[in-house]
Amino acid sequence: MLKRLSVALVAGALAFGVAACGGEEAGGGSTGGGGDDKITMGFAQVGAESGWRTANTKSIQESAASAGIELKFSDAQQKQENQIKAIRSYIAQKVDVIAFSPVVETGWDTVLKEAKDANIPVILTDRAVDSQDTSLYKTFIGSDFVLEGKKAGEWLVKEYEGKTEPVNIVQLEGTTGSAPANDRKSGFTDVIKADPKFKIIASQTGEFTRAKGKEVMEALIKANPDIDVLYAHNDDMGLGAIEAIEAAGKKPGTDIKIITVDAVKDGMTALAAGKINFIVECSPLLGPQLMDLAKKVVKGEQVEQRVLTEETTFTPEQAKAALPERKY
Ligand code: GZL
Repeated sequence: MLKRLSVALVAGALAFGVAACGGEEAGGGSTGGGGDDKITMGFAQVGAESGWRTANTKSIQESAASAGIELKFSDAQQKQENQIKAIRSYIAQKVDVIAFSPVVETGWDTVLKEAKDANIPVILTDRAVDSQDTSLYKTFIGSDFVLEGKKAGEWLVKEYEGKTEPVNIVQLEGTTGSAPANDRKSGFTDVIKADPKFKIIASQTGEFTRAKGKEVMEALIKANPDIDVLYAHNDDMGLGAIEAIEAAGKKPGTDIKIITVDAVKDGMTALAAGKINFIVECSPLLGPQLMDLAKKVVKGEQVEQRVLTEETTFTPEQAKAALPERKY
């Protein structure tokens, strides 16, 4: 009897020991590669396409360091296949948590299922995915891009209140298929469609970069001599477009009114100088909240499915006041 009891006690202790150490089958994440107590995060970044992205990367890297989280970081040069490769490598390295900003909305279910099967929690940052199965990621922290588009449209409606002349708009879209491009476009269109004077006469991707924004705007100016407004899905494309507008002998902010999104330092400087008329802020400083969420999901704590970032809008006057304190 005593022997049977002691065997049972030893077996029980062994089982408890495995669970308490967070062994993989216990759902407590993996060995992480950073030792038992230090969390290891694998982060698959979109690229380095814009001032916003640079600030976002800096926020993530600095926040990981201050949170004591070991960060494995990759730059996908805006290619989805590179992000998928990076996520697979983090799974193979048995990190404790994976975070990434999906360059486009579609095509993630397979690799997210691989992470789930490996018992590694995933956090979406910045951009969303279109997966119907929300169990594939623990939470999504980022902006409401539809609202950002609506704010851009509302400024334009106010700017042209009482006018009846047609308002010819060209739109520089972000990366094709990305959540910010899709949503900033739909939010903007939803607001301006109420008034037929607003006409989007051309809309093309500038891939969120300054160089492409300039190249596309040069072509748009040649094809459309009477552009009244440019709506660019980020500051960098707007800044590239300003170079094209000036090269065409027109005054940005006056001959062609410009609305952009992000509010990075270079955009705010152009806004303060009157070359841009209105900027909708999109905060890249997601690092601190991401690290807090990572610690919670690794511990198996419940977190909100959606964490929204706070942001505002800027006029030239507001930009002048905000610039001295601007962190990015
Ligand atoms: C938005 C982010 C976008 C920025 C661009 O959250 O995904 O990508 O608006 C960046 O500047 O390239």
